[in-house]
Amino acid sequence: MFKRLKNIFSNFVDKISSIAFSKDKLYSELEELKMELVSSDVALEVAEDISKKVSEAIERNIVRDRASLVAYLREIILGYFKEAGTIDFDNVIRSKRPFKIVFLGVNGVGKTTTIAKIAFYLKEKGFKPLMVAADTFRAGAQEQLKIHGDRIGVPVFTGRYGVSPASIAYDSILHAQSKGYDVVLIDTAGRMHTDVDLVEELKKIVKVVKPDMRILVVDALTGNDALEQARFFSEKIGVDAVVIAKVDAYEQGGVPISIVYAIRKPVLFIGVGQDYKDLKLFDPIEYLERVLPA
Ligand SMILES: Nc1nc2c(ncn2[C@@H]2O[C@H](COP(=O)(O)OP(=O)(O)OP(=O)(O)O)[C@@H](O)[C@H]2O)c(=O)[nH]1
Ligand SMILES: [Mg+2]
Repeated sequence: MFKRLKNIFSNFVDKISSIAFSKDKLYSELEELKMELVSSDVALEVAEDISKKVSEAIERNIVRDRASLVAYLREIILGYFKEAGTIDFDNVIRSKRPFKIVFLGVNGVGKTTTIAKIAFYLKEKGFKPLMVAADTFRAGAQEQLKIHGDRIGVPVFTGRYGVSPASIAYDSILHAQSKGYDVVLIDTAGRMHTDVDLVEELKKIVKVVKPDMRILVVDALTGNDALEQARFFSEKIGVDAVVIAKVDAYEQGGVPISIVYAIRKPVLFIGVGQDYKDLKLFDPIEYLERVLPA
């Protein structure tokens, strides 16, 4: 997980230390750092921001040794996460009943799996979740959610194929209210994010459901595409939190920083495998421990 990013920061810190924080050679080292970061899924504007801040700190002698450089890098990156805010998920869920969550994301990123994982997480905590298959677009989508539901023992609300996803979503809320569910997790169809119909459909769902949270799911392995998707959904629909799936196989490391910087919203969970238990609350401190040298 995130190994490559750690190597990049470690190499940079080693090099700057080995040139004894010399200001003459700083420029070329920072240029190289920027290029390396960008090749590891750190958005260019973020790489430039980090490089500029480090450069200023060294120029002004605020950063003069290895330990202060690492601490300063930590402060910069933590700043991005702080600006995006945090969500105390369990407590937020308790604030309303039923708490309605709509999941967004392009096809294949891991939306349906993530919903099942979150339903499992909630069930373990004693909540009563309902999963909703508002994907009437892809054949098999509803069955797929039902299989998950059977395995984890969480009910799934479905509608007939061909019925509008917005009406299924609306009916599911009435159902959840009458049956006393705590949380409603609504799965939506994933298509190319450039698909105009999909965007219109999502807007309709959001309009009728009035979700308490809109969660975007992205696939870490898609790197810069994940960032583009975050920008897109944030602009067109609105995003309150992000789940990054497939982090277990992800070495580049830059996706969490880039997304948080671009849309100023927190990463709520990361997916770390294909099992229902393979979901972890995202902790920026733990992330920093993984990507920065000691
Ligand atoms: N290794 C790994 N695989 C994952 C993770 N999350 C999802 N997957 C896998 O990714 C594949 C696609 O997952 P789905 O949940 O069907 O994706 P989706 O976004 O719902 O796809 P569509 O409904 O077709 O849009 C499946 O094979 C999942 O097992 C994860 O965190 N780690
Ligand atoms: Mg799906």
